[in-house]
Amino acid sequence: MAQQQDGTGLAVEANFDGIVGNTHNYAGLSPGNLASARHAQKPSHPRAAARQGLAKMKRLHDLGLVQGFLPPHERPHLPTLHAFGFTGKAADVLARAAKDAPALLAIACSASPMWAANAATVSPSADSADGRVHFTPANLASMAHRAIEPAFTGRALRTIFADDAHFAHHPPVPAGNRFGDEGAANYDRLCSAHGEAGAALFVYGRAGGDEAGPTRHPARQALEASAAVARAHGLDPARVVYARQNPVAIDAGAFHNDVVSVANRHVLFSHEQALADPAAVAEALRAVVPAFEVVTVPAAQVSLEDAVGSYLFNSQLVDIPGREGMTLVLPEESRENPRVLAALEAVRDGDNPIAHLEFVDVRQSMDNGGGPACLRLRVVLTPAERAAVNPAFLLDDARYDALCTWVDRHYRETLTPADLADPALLDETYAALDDLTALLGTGALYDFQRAP
Ligand code: SUG
Repeated sequence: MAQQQDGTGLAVEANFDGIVGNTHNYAGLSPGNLASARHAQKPSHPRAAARQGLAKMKRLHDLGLVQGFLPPHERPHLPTLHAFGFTGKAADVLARAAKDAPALLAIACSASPMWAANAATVSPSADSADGRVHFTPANLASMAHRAIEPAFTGRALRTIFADDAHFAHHPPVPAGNRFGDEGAANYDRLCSAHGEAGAALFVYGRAGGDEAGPTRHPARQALEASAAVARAHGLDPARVVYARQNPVAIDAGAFHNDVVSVANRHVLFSHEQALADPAAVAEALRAVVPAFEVVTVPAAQVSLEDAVGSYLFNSQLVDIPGREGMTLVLPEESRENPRVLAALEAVRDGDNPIAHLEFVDVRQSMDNGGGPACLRLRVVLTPAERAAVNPAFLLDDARYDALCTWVDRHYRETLTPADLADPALLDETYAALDDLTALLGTGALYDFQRAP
C-alpha cells in the first residue's frame, strides 16, 4: 500500500527514441553488424528514415505508452574533423576530408546516435541507493564513429532530465577497448512491477584478458564497464546479475544482446543461444525476482541466422494499457520470414505472458542494423519523476505534427556517400538544428550554436 501512496507503485516505463539525423547514411562502419556491412555505400533516405522513427513513436504514444525522444546529434561534426587535423573553412575541411580520408568523413557524418538503446544505461530510482534515476552515457569505445557520441548524449540527457532532486548523471566509463560500454543494448531489468526494486541483468561479450569471447566479430561490451556502471548507480550487488553473451551469437551477428533478447517486467524473451549459460542466469534472476519467467525460442525453430536476419528479438516488449497480456512491437522484417512468423505466432498463442504482436516499419534503420528496440532508451519513471522531465521532449499529437513538418522541411529524400562532402548539407544541418532547438526551447544545445 505504501508503494501506491507515494506513487512508486504507479511507475511506468517510458521510451525515449533517438530522432534520426538528417545525414542518415550507410557507410559500413560497424564490423560484426551484418546489415551495416551489407548496405555499405548504398543510397539512404533520411526523410523516410526520420518519418519511420516518428511514426513508431506515434504508434506507441497512441497505444497509451509514455513516449519521449532524444535530439539528433550534430552531423557532420566539424569539431571531430578538426581533431583529425582538418582545419580551415568548413567547405575546405569537408572537401579535404572527402579526398584524403573518406573514412574519417563518414565517422563525422554518421547518424548512429539514432540508436538510443546505445545512448546510456539508466537505472530506475527503485534500484538505486539514493532513490534517484541514474544515467551513464555509453562510451561506445569499440566503434570510432560511435565513440564521438557520449559528450553530446550526456548534454542532451542533462537537458531532458535536469532536476537534480530526481535525476543523477555520471560521466561515461573511461574509454579504451577493454572497457567498451554499449549502454542499455546489453542491459535488461527484471522486476515484478516497474516501481519495485528489480534485478539488473548486464550481458557482456568480453571480460578481463580472457579468451572466451567470439572469434569472428568483436565483442563490444566489457564486463568491467557494466560493473563500473552498477557501482556508480548505487545498485545493490545482491540484485545485479552479470551474464556472458554466447560468443556463438556474437559471431552470428548479434553484436548487442538486444539482437537476441528482450525483457519486460518479470519476462525475458530470448533465443536459446543468446546467453552462454542461460540456466544459471535464470536461476540467478529467479533468486531476485521469484516470478521470473523466460520465453525461449529454440534454435531448431529459429536459427541464429534467421534471428539476426529478421530481428524478432530486437522488439519492444511492453504492457499496453487496457490490454491483457504483453505486446511485442516487432520490425516488419520478422513477419516476412515464414519460420520466424510461425515461431512468433506460437509464442503469441502459447501459455506465456506474451499475447499480442504489432509490426512497425523501420526499414531505413534496419538496413544499418537497428530495429525497434535499438531506437529506444527505456526510462522507468514514477509520477513525480515524470513530472520533472523537460516536457518539450515528450511526444504528444502536436509535437508529433511539428516534428513531421520539421523533418519534411529540412531532410533530403536521398543521400549518397558523395553527398556527405557537400557544404550545402552542413548548412542544412545547422538550419535544421537551429529550428529544432527553437521548437524545443532549449537555447544553445549544439556545439555550432555554442562556438565562441
Ligand atoms: O552500433 N549501426 C549501429 C546499430 C546499433 C543497433 N543498436 C542496438 N542493437 N541496440 C551499430 O552497429 C551502422 C552505421 C553505418 O554503417 O553507417 C551502425 O552504426
